[in-house]
Amino acid sequence: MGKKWWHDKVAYQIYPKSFLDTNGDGIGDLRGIISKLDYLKKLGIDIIWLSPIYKSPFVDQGYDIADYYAIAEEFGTMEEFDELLAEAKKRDMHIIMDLVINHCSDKHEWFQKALADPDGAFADYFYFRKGKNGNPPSNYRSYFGGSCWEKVPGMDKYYFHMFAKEQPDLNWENPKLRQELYKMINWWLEKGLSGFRIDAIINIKKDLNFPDFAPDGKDGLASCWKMVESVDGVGELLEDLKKSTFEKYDAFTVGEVFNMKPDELPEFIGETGHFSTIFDFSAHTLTDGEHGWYDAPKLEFAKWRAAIIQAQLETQKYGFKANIIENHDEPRGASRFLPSYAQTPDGIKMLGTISLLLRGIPFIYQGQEIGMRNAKWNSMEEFDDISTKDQYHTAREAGLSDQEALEVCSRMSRDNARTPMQWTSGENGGFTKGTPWLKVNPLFKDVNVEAQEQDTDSVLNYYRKLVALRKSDELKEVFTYGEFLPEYENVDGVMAFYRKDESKCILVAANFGNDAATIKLKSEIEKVWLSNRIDGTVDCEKDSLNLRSCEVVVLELENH
Ligand code: TEU
Ligand code: CA
Repeated sequence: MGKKWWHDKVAYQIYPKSFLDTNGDGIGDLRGIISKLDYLKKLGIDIIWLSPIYKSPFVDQGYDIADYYAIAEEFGTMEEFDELLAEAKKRDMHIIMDLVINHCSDKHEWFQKALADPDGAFADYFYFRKGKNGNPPSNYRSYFGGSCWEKVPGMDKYYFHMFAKEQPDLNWENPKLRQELYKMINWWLEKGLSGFRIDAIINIKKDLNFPDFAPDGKDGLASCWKMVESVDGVGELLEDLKKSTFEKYDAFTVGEVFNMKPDELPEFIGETGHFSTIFDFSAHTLTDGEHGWYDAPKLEFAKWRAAIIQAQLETQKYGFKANIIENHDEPRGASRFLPSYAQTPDGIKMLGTISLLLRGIPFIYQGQEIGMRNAKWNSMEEFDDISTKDQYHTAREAGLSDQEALEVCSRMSRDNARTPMQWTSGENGGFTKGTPWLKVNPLFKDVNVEAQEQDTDSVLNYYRKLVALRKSDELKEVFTYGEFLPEYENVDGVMAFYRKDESKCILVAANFGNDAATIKLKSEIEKVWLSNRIDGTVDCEKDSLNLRSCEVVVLELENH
């Protein structure tokens, strides 16, 4: 496998709106990000992914872009963005941006022009279709609820949107549209951007017949995902995109791709794949409900372990996945993947160790490094997220009580990840001197950066050690390119694997169970690299390693 500049990097996702506000308007900004670059450097971060910072009406928090060439006023100016790029470069860090090109905002001038003349040239940048017997052209449900088709006032024409109606889908079959997008992407890369996280990209290929599917919900509609799953040819579009843009700049690209079939992996992330990498969502999709959040199955440890192991084994044959615990669309990992007895600093360190030492490119989501958890939500009014509101509605329609639906949203809401970053124990967790746009998680008094800086044993200081270990001269090679080999899969509650190459054999072992567990080591311990015990020791007698509940160890073993 040829080496690439990004193979051994550690990435961090910033959700700008919630990171740090410096002018008191309650909204995080570019100045805030610039002022925390040293904090990120100290954590060992090489690549920073910024969720969208483009001009937007923020119907879907910036994932509805009104101008791809402008910075949202709420966040700052293009000069500040250039400063951020330069300051990151000084620190040998890379910036990647979110690339949202399946759709744009209905306020984008292309769409405004299309609406003004639904038979004109700009209409062909989107999907405008005639209705079918007074109904929308097909029976698809959008990801945020309701039909995928929105009627153009005063005509028997509809436009297509897979997300909110304010996010019309772009017509990728139109070469002119593609050229416009490529021009824009290259413009950013010319500026010095190192790459992109590419939003919802698997949705760009449509079945132009828009066939109906069997309804799958109380609303009588069928998920538009069915069309995405059944249509072929996205690969050609993705190749054209790559060849016209990323490839020329050796850019790092991470695709947001769901439900990848294993036999498609080489096409997507092989040496000449469409993307550098794609996210591994295999643990996250385990709790996808059939009809939404309300019927989400409970997470089972054994299934979680099996899903990650399977993804690792499949992926290493072809390339790398980007490993995450959480992101801005998911509840906090500490609340989701850890049983309640493990939602402690030790449990959080254990989960982080597994995620960061898997084979792949680790992404840390803001606040994960201090162990931020889901917030307690007292009423639906406290939420902002468009998807959460839809899911509440769906749950109520399915017969859940108001209280039950609120609980569902509290557990699964995207806003759990979007509450402001907790910097201090002071007012608003140090996020803003004004009124935060979304409430601060009341846990901030206990969980914040300032307090954790003082405590050598904090989650933050542990994360620093963990990232440093992954990138250390001694272990960088094995953690980057070493094989992943699962072990002790038959031991209840234990998640363990080797990272192995010719010269090193590292065992990472964690006990997620509530009881102690014992495993038999296959060879002698050469060195204890890391443990989440305060004194950094391990409890090992001969070849029997005892793991307390929530203990994790990273051991170098004699090669076997
Ligand atoms: O998400 C795409 C996506 O399909 C899901 O993550 C979806 O948004 C979620 O399950 C709904 O609850 C991307 C972005 O990450 C997300 O923030 C945007 O809302 C979405 O695209 C539209 O741009
Ligand atoms: Ca601000």
